[in-house]
Amino acid sequence: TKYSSKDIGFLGVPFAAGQSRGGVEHGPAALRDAGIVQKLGYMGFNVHDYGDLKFDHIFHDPPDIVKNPRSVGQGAYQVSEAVKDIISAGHCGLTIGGDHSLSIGTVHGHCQAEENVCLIWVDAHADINTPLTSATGNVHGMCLSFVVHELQEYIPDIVDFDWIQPCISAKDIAYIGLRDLDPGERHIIEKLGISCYTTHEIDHFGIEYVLKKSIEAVNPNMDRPMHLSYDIDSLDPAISPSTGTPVPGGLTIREGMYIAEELAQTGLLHHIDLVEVNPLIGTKRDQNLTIFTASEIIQACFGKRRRGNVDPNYKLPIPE
Ligand code: 5AB
Ligand code: MN
Ligand code: MN
Ligand code: MN
Repeated sequence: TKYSSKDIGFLGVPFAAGQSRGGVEHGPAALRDAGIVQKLGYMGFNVHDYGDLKFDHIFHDPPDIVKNPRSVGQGAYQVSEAVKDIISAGHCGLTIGGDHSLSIGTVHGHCQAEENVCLIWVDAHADINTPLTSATGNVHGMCLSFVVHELQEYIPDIVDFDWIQPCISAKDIAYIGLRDLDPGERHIIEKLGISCYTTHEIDHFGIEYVLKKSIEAVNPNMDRPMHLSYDIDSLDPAISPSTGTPVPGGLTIREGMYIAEELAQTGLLHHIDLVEVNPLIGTKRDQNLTIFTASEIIQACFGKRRRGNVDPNYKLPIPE
C-alpha cells in the first residue's frame, strides 16, 4: 500500500494562541521566504498551495481552564476542515505552523478524511497533558489529550472545543525524542501503554532501532496511513534555537534527518506537520539556522536523501 503521492497540499497555519510567546505565527512566512514551495517543486512534486489560513482576532477570549480557549478551539476547527479537504483531494498534506495546538486540527481532519490513521510524534514534549494536568494552561502542551479516545473522561467541557471527535487510540501513537515530561504526562504514557522512545532510549539503542520499533508499534503490517507531527524542538537547540520551548540534549541533525528519510521511504506518510518554528526568537543567525533545519527536515520527509536522489533523465555530458 502506498499513501504518498506526487501531489502535496501545502497549508500555512500562522497560529500562536496555543502558547504564550509572540512570533510563532510567522513560521509559515519564514519557510515560504526560504523557498520551501519551490524546493518541493524542484523535487518533482505538484504543490497545491492552499495558502495560509486566516484567523479572526477574537477580542473577548478570557482564560477558561486553558488559555485562549475560543481562539484555539475555533482555529483548530479551521485547520481540521482544511486538512480534511486536502486529504480528501488525494494529496499528501503538509502543514507549517504555528504552534503545536494546530495539530488538534490536522490529526482530526486527517482522521475525518480517511480511516486507520496512525501517528508518529517527534518532539521534546509529549503534548498529552489534559487541561487538568497542565501546569501552564497552554494548549500546545495538551493537543493529543483532546483526540485520544482513552482520555475523554478526563477532559472537561471547554468553550469552542465541543466539535472535536476523538479519533486516535493510545496504540496508534509512537513518540520519539521526548525529554521533558510533566508528571501527568508520564502517568498517562504508562497507564495507556503508549510507545515512547525518549532521548535516553536513543542514546541506549541508537536511532535505527528506535525508529524501527516505533514504526512496528503503530504500523506492524505497513498498511496504515501515517501522520507525522514534527515539532522542531525535538532537535537540539544547537540546530533549532528559534523555538518557544527549547530543551537541551535534543536530536542531532543526523538523527532528525534519519527519521525523516526512513519514514519517507515507507511510502506511507500521508500528512506532515512541521511546527513551533518561531522566527522572532534569537539572533539573525539562530533564526536562519532554525529555518534552514526545518526546510531540510521537510524535504527529507518528502524523499530528499543525503545519499543523493537518482534522476532517471540524467545524461552524462559528453565532450564536443
Ligand atoms: B510543544 C509543557 N509540557 O504543557 C506544557 O512545544 C510544555 O508543542 C509544552 O511540544 C510544550 O506547557 C509544547 C511544560
Ligand atoms: Mn515540543
Ligand atoms: Mn509539540
Ligand atoms: Mn515548543
